[in-house]
Amino acid sequence: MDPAQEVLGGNRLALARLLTQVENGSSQGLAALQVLFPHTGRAHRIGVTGPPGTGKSSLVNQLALHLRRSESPRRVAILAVDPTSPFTGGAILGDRVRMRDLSGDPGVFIRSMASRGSLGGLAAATSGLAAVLDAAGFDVILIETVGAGQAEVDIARLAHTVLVVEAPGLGDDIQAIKAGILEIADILVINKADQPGVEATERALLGMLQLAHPTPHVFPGERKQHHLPDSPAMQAAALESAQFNDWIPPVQRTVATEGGGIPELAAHIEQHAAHLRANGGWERREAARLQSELDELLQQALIARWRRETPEAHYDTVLERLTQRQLSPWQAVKELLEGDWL
Ligand SMILES: Nc1nc2c(ncn2[C@@H]2O[C@H](COP(=O)(O)OP(=O)(O)OP(=O)(O)O)[C@@H](O)[C@H]2O)c(=O)[nH]1
Ligand SMILES: [Mg+2]
Repeated sequence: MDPAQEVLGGNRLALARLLTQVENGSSQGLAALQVLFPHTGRAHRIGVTGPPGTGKSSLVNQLALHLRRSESPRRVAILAVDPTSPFTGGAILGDRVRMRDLSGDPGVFIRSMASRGSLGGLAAATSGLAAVLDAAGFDVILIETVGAGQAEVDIARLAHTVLVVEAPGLGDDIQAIKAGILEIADILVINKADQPGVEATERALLGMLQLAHPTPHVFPGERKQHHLPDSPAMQAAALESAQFNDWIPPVQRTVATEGGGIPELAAHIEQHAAHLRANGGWERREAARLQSELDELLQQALIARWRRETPEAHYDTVLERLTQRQLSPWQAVKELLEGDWL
């Protein structure tokens, strides 16, 4: 049977196999992606990123458990992207926790990706895997990445909702939080809230938020302002008002090892999805993601085509003239693209 059809039919073995093919950029994988693409666009993609060891894997595990145990259990896929250090203690520990709590549940699928793939770039490879999981019918895709570099920012752009996970001791120092990573946060999580220094971390994060969102409604320390109220009626009202305001990232404390703060975090995630859906943000994020995927693929395809058509010797000659300062880099590009060597 066709691998794509098997995946659509819910065959887990076929899904695992196809994910490997897509990760490797094989032609079978790409062929299946064409078939699956029309079936994508339903899943809520949630990016979870932050510095090493802050508890991202533990948190993802707890969120998955929470979503499975809710009144209407959602099918959850977990995609752990760890290109730099597949052997960190944290990753292994986190994975062990997952194995114990989530294994055997057919509504959960866990996959880690340790290679860069050959679809061209980590973000492209991750996006391919997420598309397969989306088509396979998972309602929620949790994508974990470690670090605070460009790769994490790119991967976060694949998500509808981005959680940035900090921990006490890391976040007190404003320098430790890369501005770029804070900019992409839809929800800020202070995990390990059982550890000392949580107040300082929270103050630092709220201070940074205040700088980023200078509205009269949010003051550092006034956390209640952006917590979901207890009564359903007030929640509805808060949701209503959020639709007319910009989203201000809530700051949520969690203790992932014990499940503390997880229901509240899940509520923030729901609220963010509702906010996006209400104000057209969902479609905008989808469109922006597809455009950046298109641009990236186009760039790679153009370079690949150009390399096929350009004799290597010509490239070497131009490079040599560049290093000898006979050509500037701009002239070299012009020469390579418009030269009369064809
Ligand atoms: N005290 C405490 N420890 C925690 C908490 N959450 C996670 N940990 C521990 O912190 C360590 C790292 O947890 P992970 O979930 O693997 O962290 P991670 O961010 O996924 O790590 P990397 O993927 O390596 O960046 C493990 O020993 C966890 O048991 C927490 O809320 N409180
Ligand atoms: Mg991890």
